[in-house]
Amino acid sequence: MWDSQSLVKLIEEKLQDYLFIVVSNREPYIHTLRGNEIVYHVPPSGLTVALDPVMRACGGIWIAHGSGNGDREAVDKANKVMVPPDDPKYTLKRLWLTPEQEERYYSGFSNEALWPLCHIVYTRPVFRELDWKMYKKVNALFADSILEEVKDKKAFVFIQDYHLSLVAKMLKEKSPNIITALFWHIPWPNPEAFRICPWQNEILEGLLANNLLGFHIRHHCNNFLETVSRAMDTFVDQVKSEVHYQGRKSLVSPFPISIDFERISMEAQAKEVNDEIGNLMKRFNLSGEEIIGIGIDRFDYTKGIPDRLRAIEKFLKNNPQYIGKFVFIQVGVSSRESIKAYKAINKEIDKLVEDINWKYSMGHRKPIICLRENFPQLSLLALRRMARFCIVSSLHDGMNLVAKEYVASRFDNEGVLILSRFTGAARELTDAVLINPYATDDFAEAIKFTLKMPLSEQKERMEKMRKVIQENNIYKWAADSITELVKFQFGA
Ligand code: GDG
Repeated sequence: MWDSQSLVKLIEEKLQDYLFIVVSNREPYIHTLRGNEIVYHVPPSGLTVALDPVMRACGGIWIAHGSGNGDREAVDKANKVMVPPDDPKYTLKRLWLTPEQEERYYSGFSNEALWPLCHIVYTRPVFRELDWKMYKKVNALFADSILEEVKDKKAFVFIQDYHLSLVAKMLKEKSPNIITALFWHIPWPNPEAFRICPWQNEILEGLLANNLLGFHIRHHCNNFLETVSRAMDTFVDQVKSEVHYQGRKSLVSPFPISIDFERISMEAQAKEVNDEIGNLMKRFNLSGEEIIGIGIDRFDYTKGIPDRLRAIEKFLKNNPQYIGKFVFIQVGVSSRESIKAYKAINKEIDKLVEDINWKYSMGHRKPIICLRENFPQLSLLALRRMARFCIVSSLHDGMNLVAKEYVASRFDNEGVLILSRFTGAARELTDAVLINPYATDDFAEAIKFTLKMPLSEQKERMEKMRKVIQENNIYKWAADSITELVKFQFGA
């Protein structure tokens, strides 16, 4: 089984004299000012949650956009700071964007065009020429920042996600020997869906400059291969899963991302978590008699939060005996609030919560508690431990780490995961109660089925899911990607 030590060993053997650089839009630690004091927090992002343990194990440099109001104060003259701040293990190098760059490259092209384009959730992508131009400019800033570090060193650059699809091509134009991989953290849709993007060929060319391209699941790899073979003059070797384009070759492989299973499982057993459970019970005015369900998500329209609320409403309508005994706690952070579609989804969620609480309260007991807060890890562990079930009802999701975190926290083998079939995680976690979030009646029935599930069956399912994640942890994801990456030789 892979762990941080075996990953370090692999890295020492394989990366040897190579510089290892990770690059992403989001940084793993954000510094903010609290009066005169600089404090830090970990952003609620699946990507950074997954990669931080890898970087802790292998050192190297992580280049990302500095987004906190204390970020500039925390770095040295070269814009670098060692992280994690409490236990420094690797270098975080920040680059700075103007508000306009952030608006057009991040909110605009990345999140109003590419995000809805790749998630099939019927939210129309918005393509603005000015956003695209700024996206190219900002990708060039990232490429320059990487080249400044690489100089003439042998380097592996591991690029993250859809914000940076053009970086590899920009790097290779200036320094053709750099070896690059890009991991695409969101789904890749079918070619019909992708080809509405006015700049699809430039994006595909940017991606095909990588030696290695990773997706969570085989289905996304196949969609990508089909997209390039229809859109461009390429040779696609289906057997080897390789694309040959302009004399270069890119390997396209699935690497299902994961979490630091052992760490979460161990942390969930700490005494502090028990104390936090007590605090939360008090805060939410719970007696211990209630049946508690949880949802932990960035408030994003892909996560299917209204759909789960509608299913809960239906469940309470059909099963009134649970009114007063059933509490669903939905927490998480607001996300991308300047975008219209996010404003709309937040409004819809608030309205549903209000309606359901109005219809199905008993005395002071409301069935839904909905809080938009960046909860600390300790509270998230406590919530997962308190919950009889966790709902992940994404309409479409690359992987979904919330599902895996819930399972990792249940060292007692109790609790049930209700999981959307349209997540990457559903391919591995087949012992979850799998649902279609669009099918409200079936979804409501699945909640009932969950609540009636005998403890012996809960334990059997949970034990199986824990084994799957324990085996396929984040260190295995990193080891598998790095093992593929180092097959490419510098200068070859
Ligand atoms: C993208 C892909 C893929 C949530 N609320 C709080 C909080 N969180 C944490 C969760 C989890 C993370 O945020 C969310 O991860 P997901 O994987 O569910 O989703 P995305 O952010 O959309 O990530 C996704 C992922 O990349 C990795 O490849 O799995 O499919 O969309 O870790 O626990 N964390 C804190 N407070 C909160 O209130 N601290």
